[in-house]
Amino acid sequence: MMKLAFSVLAVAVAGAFNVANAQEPTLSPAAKEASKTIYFERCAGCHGILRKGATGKNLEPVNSQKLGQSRLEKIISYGTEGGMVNFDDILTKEEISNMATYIQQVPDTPPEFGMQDMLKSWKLVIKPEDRPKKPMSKVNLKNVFSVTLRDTGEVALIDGDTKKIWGIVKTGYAVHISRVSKSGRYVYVIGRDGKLDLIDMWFEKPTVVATLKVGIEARSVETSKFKGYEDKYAIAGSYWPPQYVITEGDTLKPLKIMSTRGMTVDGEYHPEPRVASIVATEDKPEWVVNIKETGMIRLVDYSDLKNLKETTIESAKFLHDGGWDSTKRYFLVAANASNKVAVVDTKTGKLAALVDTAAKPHPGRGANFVHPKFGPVWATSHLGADVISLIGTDPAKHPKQAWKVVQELKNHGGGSLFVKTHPKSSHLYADAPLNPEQSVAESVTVYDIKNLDKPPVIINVAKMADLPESKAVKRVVQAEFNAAGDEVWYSIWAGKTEPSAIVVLDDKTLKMKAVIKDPKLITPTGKFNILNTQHDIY
Ligand code: DHE
Repeated sequence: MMKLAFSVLAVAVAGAFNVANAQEPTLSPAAKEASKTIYFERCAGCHGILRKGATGKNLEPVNSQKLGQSRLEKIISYGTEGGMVNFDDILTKEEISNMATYIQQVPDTPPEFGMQDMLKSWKLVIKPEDRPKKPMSKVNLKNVFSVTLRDTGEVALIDGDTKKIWGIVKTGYAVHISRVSKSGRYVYVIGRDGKLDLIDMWFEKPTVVATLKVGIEARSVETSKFKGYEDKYAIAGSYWPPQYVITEGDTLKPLKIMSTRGMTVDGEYHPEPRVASIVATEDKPEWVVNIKETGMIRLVDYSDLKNLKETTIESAKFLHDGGWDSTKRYFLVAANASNKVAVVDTKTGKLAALVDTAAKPHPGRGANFVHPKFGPVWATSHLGADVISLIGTDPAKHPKQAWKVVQELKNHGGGSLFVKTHPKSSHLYADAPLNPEQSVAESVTVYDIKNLDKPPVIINVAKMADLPESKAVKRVVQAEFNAAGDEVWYSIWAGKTEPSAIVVLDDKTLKMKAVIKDPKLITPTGKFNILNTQHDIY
């Protein structure tokens, strides 16, 4: 009896810890270490550290071993129609083969990262009292662009007026987003490796004044924007460990960590519910924190950190990126595995709607404009479909259209990540950087939002940059307007060892206005104009 109980327990424990099975293929220790790094840098974002899947498929051995070595090598090399990109242009054949083996092995579980670890990592480089009392440079700070240099672990601050690099600062690996403090003085940048840096733009050159490691993997950061709390707090969300941390706004000193582990909307426990997008409400001391794997949206009230109040809103899986409607009352967030957009009413603190859309919505922050027939709409692009969905956002004056897809515009391909417009523009821009077709990934579609019956214009933006031929696809990614709303900036994201560029389009004529090229501009991806980011203009 004892023996039976013991063996049942042993099986249960082995199952729980996912112990290696006999079919698990092996790698040399060096190849395993190298594959682990590649997995973290290139794969974990979509498939999860524990490989339970989200934007990408579940890659636990039970599934990956079914696919087997040669099928996995093909998928990693050439990508899939479902949105998985090809890696044959950035990984060697040997690396691809090792990766195919590595993902058939039991995933490694990284360590936790709590307050003691965070405090150890925290560096207050320049104290608030030792910083300038007013801006020291002549640069027009409102029109600076904070640009991720993905593969160098840096951010370039580019003067939008002169199109010259004002300064480059060292950051964490592959900064994901930049967000701006309510005052417009500080830029918060979060690296994939969980390193959060605070850049002060009041120095002669942009200067990192504080850094903090918030975890091992992260994607989101935001600041407190409610009256009386301007620049007071920052919040950073981690992928691993699944948690968020609230810090002092001007020093990054960690104050409070909250775990996001728990039950999904289906009532099942998830060990790795990662923090996706975070946005600050301006009408309340509150952040909207979107938890990817649980499909739960948390409204975090930061007015009393010791007695922190969280409202948990059930929505759908897997929550990813999103943005405000034009009134900034409703936050719309992609639930990409459910082909839905969740709408949160931040005034009532409730879910306003779950909107059905085409496959895998991926809006970035989306785009707001007034549709000639349907009134105010918010647009999203799609990873899994070649359409842009327009969702009605005005329940008061256009109740029939509210929280419904009122129109689908044809994009030049699927694999789209970002749409963008500006209150002063009459154009809507959509990219398709993850499309497997080179010419599609290099192009953007531009719609006339005053006349959506007019055929859109498709522009090969990569060609405009006139870069030398290269092995890697020159993916054209993420439109960002300048402060005046009359220029659109696109990154030409080429290989790590190849020249990249930023192309600036004139929004009226759609002609090229400038190309920013610099040997230091390596793999630019996200660009964040200070004024537009500070005030959530999109
Ligand atoms: Fe992103 C936004 C996560 C891949 C460029 N990306 C976001 C947000 C999340 C996220 C959660 C929303 C942050 C917010 O608003 O608070 N991104 C992920 C991933 O998990 C994913 C799929 C895989 C990964 O490994 O990271 C992923 N993202 C990419 C890229 O490959 C991109 C194109 C290039 C890069 O630098 O890695 C990329 N993501 C961006 C950009 C934004 C973003 C530029 C911000 C858009 C905006 O306008 O705000």
